[in-house]
Amino acid sequence: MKALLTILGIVAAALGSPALSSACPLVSGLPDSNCDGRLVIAVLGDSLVAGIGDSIHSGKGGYVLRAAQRFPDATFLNFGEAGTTATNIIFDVERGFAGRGHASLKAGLVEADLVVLDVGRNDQWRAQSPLATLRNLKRIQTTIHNNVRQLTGHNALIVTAVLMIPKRLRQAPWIGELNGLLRSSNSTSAPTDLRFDTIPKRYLSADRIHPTSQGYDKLASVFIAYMSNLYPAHVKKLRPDRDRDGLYDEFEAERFGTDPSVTDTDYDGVSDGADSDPLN
Ligand SMILES: [Ca+2]
Ligand SMILES: [Ca+2]
Ligand SMILES: [Ca+2]
Repeated sequence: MKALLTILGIVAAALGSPALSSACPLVSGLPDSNCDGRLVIAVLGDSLVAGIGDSIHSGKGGYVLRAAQRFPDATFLNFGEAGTTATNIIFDVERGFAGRGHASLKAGLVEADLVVLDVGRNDQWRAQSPLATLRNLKRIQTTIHNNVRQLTGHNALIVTAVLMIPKRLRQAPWIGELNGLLRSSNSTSAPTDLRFDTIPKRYLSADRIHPTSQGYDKLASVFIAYMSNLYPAHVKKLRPDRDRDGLYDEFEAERFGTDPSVTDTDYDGVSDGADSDPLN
């Protein structure tokens, strides 16, 4: 009977019956980590996120714009703000989740499949230690994790960038130290493997901290390679799909009512991820 139903399911699929309603789909070839049918990437940071110095795009856009052009079906939210620090972002994120302004930031963090943090270089001006900045970056992550889990029931995916190194005398070694701390804190649940520190200094503009437009092309190529290779690898680890039906374990029982260990919960021959009505 099951074999017959399987054949019927294959025939139904071939005839183009309504299906694929519930699988966590690929969007522009990239995994939809929160399984809502959209791919949203929220990038939080300072002027290098905003794209200051990107002269061919009127001084804004930067690597986030270039990634949006490369993955047209995905939504890239640019929360870059010139001069901001890790401390400022803690406050922005906390206020956003508390409903005190920053509503678009809150909305973006809640729907994001991936949150990118690229901030810390301005913290040096506050005469604080790189270790204090690392702690503040962790606090941003904890705040996002706690609130997103409370509001959606699932864990956010957050990557913290290792920063592009400026050519400024005091700032460069300070950022070098922060980058060392970031690199050694890399883990599966809190990756720091977006490596903007690999961009050569010759791509900096005359102000010695912002990239030129060619520099932003380089940042974009690092970011696009990240999205294409490491982001899917993280999703694979952090969103296991034991029965390989296209629905991640953590969404099966809770959101779809399906069994995360059974490919075809209602035994109708159509796998849960392709079944328009996976329970009947
Ligand atoms: Ca999504
Ligand atoms: Ca599954
Ligand atoms: Ca089924």
